[in-house]
Amino acid sequence: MPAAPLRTRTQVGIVGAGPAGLLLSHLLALRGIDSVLVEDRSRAYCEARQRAGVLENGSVTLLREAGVAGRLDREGLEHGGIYLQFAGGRHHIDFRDLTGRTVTVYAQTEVVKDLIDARLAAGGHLEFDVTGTDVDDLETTHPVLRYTSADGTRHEITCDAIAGCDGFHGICRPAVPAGLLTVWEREYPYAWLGILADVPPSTDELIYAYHPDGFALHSLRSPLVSRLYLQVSPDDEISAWPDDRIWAELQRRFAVPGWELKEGPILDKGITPMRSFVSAPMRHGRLFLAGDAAHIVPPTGAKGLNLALGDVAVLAGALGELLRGDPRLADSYSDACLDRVWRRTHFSWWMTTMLHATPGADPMDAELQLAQLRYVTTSRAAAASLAENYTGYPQRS
Ligand code: FAS
Ligand code: PHB
Repeated sequence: MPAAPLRTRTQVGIVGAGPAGLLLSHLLALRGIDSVLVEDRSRAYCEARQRAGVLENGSVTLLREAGVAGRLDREGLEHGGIYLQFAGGRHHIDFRDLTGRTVTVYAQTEVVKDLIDARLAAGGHLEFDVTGTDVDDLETTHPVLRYTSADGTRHEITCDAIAGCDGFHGICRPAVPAGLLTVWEREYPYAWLGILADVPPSTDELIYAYHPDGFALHSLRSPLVSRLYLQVSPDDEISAWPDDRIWAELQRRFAVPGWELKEGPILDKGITPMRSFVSAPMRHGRLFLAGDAAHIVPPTGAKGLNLALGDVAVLAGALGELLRGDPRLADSYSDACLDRVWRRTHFSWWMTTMLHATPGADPMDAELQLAQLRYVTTSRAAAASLAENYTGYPQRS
C-alpha cells in the first residue's frame, strides 16, 4: 500500500525550471506571492542546456526591472544590427539607424543561472529531479500539483493556480481536456545543427547566410566563444557530422572574398527540429500555459526565449490580481499574449522561409527568396520592418 502523499499548500504551483517558470516564480515573489516550482531535470542540466542567445531590448528591460540583470548588464553584448548574406555578398541591417533600438547577446543558459541564483538566494522553493508530475482539479479554485521529489516522497500541493511552464513536451498542455484547445502547427523540412566552439567569433554581429546548399548562422556567446548553426535534414543524425565536416560546410556557406571563418574545438553539438506551433487559449480553469508549453517558433527570428519571458510578465500581473479577488486580467491573459505570440510567430516563419533552402523546391522558389533578400537589403522600409520585428514588436506595454 503506497504511503499517503505529503499534503501541503501554496498559492501558485509552477511546472518547469526554464526561463518562463523561473522568471514567473521570481516575479510572483516580488508581489509577495508564494510558489513551488517543480522540474524533472537536474539544476546542472537546466543551466547547461544550450538554447537561445539573443534578448530583445524589451526582455532586457524586463529583467532589469525585476532586479535580475546585474550580470546581464556586465557581460551581455549589445548588438546594433545583423548581417544578411546571400549571392556572395554581406549586407548590414542597422537596427540603431532604423529603429533606435538594439538587442543583447546573452545566452539563455546565463538567464537560467541568474534566475536560479536569485530564487535560491530569496529562499524560493525549487524542486529539481522530480518525477511523476501531475496536475488535477484544474476547473476548481484549488487545483492540485502532484510530484515525487528526489528523495522519493510523493507530494500533493493544493494551489490557487498552476502555471504550465513545462515546454513543448511537458504534461500541462496535454492536461487540458481534448477538444478545448485549438492548435496551429507547421513542421519545416529542415533542422538546425548547432555547435558551441572554443574560438573567438569571426564577426562583430550575427551573420544570417542564405546559401543554395542550406542556411548558416554565425552567432556568439562571448568574445571567446562562438555559436554557429547549419541547416541540415530533419532526419540527420549528429553522428554523421564529425567536427571537420561541420567546419567544412560552414566554410562553404559563409565564404565571401576577403573574410575568414576561424575554426576551433567544438565543445557541444546537437540537432534541433524546427516547427511553428500555437495553441489557444493559453488558459484552462486555474491552469495557465506560458512559453514553449503554449507555442513554439523556429529559432531563425531569435524569438522563443523572448516570447516566454513576455508571457510570464503578463501572467505574473494576472495571477497577482486573481489572488486578490479580481479575475479580469486572468480572464484576458490568453488574448493579451496571443497578439504578441502571432506577430513573433509570423516573423519567425518569414525569416525562416526567406533564409532556408527548401529541399525539393522548384528554381522559382530560390529566385523569390533572392528577390526578397535583395529588397530587404536595398529598401529602407523593408529593412526597417525586419529591424522592428527583430528588436521586438510590439514593444512590451
Ligand atoms: P523550456 O523548454 O526552456 O523549459 C521547460 C522546462 O520544463 C524544462 O526545464 C523541462 O525539463 C521542464 N519539464 C518538462 N516536462 C516536465 C515535467 N513533466 N515535470 C517537471 N518539469 C518538466 N529560442 C531562441 O530564441 N533562439 C534559439 O536559438 C533557440 N534554440 C533552441 C534550441 C532547442 C534545442 C530548443 C528545444 C529550443 C530552442 N529555442 C531557441 C527556444 C527556447 O529558447 C525556448 O523558447 C525557451 O526555452 C522557452 O522557455 P520555456 O517556455 O521556459 O521552456
Ligand atoms: C543563438 O545565439 O543561439 C541564436 C541567435 C539568433 C538566432 C538563433 C539562435 O536567430
